[in-house]
Amino acid sequence: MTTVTRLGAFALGLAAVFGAAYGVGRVVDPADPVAQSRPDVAHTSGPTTSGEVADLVPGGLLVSDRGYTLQHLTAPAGQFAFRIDGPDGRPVTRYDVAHDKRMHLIVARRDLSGFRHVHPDLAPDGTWRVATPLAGPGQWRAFADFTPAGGEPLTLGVDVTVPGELTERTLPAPAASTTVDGYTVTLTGTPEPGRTSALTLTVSRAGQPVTDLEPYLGAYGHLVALRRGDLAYLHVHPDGTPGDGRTPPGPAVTFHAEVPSAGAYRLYLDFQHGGRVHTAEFTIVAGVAPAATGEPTPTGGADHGTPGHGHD
Ligand SMILES: [Cu+2]
Repeated sequence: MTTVTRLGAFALGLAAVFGAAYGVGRVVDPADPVAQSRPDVAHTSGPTTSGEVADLVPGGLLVSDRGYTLQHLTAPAGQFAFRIDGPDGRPVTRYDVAHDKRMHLIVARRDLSGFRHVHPDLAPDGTWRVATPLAGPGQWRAFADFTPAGGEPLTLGVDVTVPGELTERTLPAPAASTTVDGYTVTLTGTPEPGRTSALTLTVSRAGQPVTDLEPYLGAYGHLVALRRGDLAYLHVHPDGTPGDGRTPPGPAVTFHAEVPSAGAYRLYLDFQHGGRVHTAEFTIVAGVAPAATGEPTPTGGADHGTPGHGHD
């Protein structure tokens, strides 16, 4: 036998083996009780797959989920426009109010700087418009946090690039205390990956506790958390509502947060006092206690309390 025919025979042998394996797989798989009972196998088929999988994925990572798609639209300079296309392919025009608004638009740069939280206006054709919250050049992530009328809350995210020279910022080191607009905000509570943890933020000014926080978005504070690395958007719920008879207007505001994994997150607390909304930012590391108040931070990162971190 020549080398060529030997190789040919070998190739035929391989084809036979692969063919047999393919045949066996096709015949055995549907009846294989082990394969059928394995959740990772069972959950990769069937009409509800995308919904089930999406429930396990933190919000904001998908541009399209459960039939709803975030479409970022071109807009005149200084404007930001988008729409949500529904399962029928048409723009969604009916939304439920959640946290006092039908649409929350949150933006942050990929380096977690430049956070803004604004409320666009809805045109009858389903287009949402707002003065652009993208404050300068960079790779931005925009999150649309909304509830379609009669549906489930959803957060969709899309990347938006603003061209220009970008100075990447390092994430400030974890610290239990930060300042914004003359207020000091202190964070207590350590988030545990995979379970709901209480996070309490306490507001003071000039050394005095602030006890007359004003309701904002139906609460005494609104907290957004973004995961470093992929900007997963976490659902955070305030504990209690203004006027419920048990929730004081400060100085402490408690939230229930669920972080999906260990690692670093940036927290953005919006609170209203003196008729203005202020945003306090924190870096936390899930599974690790934040540095105690007043202690020097390990890497000495500067705070993000800079102009451009505003709120409309
Ligand atoms: Cu909002």
